[in-house]
Amino acid sequence: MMSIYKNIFDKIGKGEKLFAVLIDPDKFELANTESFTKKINTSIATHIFVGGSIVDATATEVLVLEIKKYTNLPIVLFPGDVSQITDTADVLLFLSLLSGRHPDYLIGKHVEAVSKLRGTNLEIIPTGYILIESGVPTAVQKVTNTKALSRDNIQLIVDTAKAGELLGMKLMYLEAGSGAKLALTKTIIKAVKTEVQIPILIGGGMRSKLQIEEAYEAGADMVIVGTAFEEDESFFDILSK
Ligand code: 1GP
Repeated sequence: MMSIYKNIFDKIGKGEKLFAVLIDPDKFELANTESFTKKINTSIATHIFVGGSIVDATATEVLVLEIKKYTNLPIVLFPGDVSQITDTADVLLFLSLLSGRHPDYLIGKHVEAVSKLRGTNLEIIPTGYILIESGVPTAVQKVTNTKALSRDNIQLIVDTAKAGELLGMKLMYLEAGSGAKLALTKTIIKAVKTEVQIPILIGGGMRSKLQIEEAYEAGADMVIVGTAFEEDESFFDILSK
């Protein structure tokens, strides 16, 4: 089977744009899985991300198993903590919080995760994760006790992404934060895209098709949206295939 990373890389090479729907197990009603997943299937989504900042230990696994009943799309773990790792998904984004200086989120949690990952079938993708300030403090900041990078210091954002690439990270996720008031600007996305060769993922605060299209135009390879679907599932209608 072709690896999901290779598939992402190949698609991007052909100029395709990717889209992920993020489901936070903590905010999602399990009984809604069938209808929600069917809407994902008819949308432009290429991936389903599952994760959140604060999630009950077994909730992720239960949700992933339920989603799998209704879709063939790859399910990607986007974990806020080690407890959210489950073999039932397809991919694990092995995230390093590069914007912060908290050792747990740079290496500590990763060491902790290894005992869960021995013998796993999960495809593990080392991913740089950069939180960029977006108007209000986000859940990630609170949980990790780190600061976001200033959205005005574009050189620092670019250098941070480049450092992650040089360390061997395979994806770079630029994050405004779940439910952010301000999505990332085209200037930020373009600046990072110009400097790094690895695929860049953009998420946080996107609520319109125009914002998604602008992110793609600026260089986003994948856009991730969660809150807009939580607030109003009719957003799927605008994003149909
Ligand atoms: C959050 O980037 C994701 O980690 C998606 O953000 O929920 O604001 O769409 P939203």
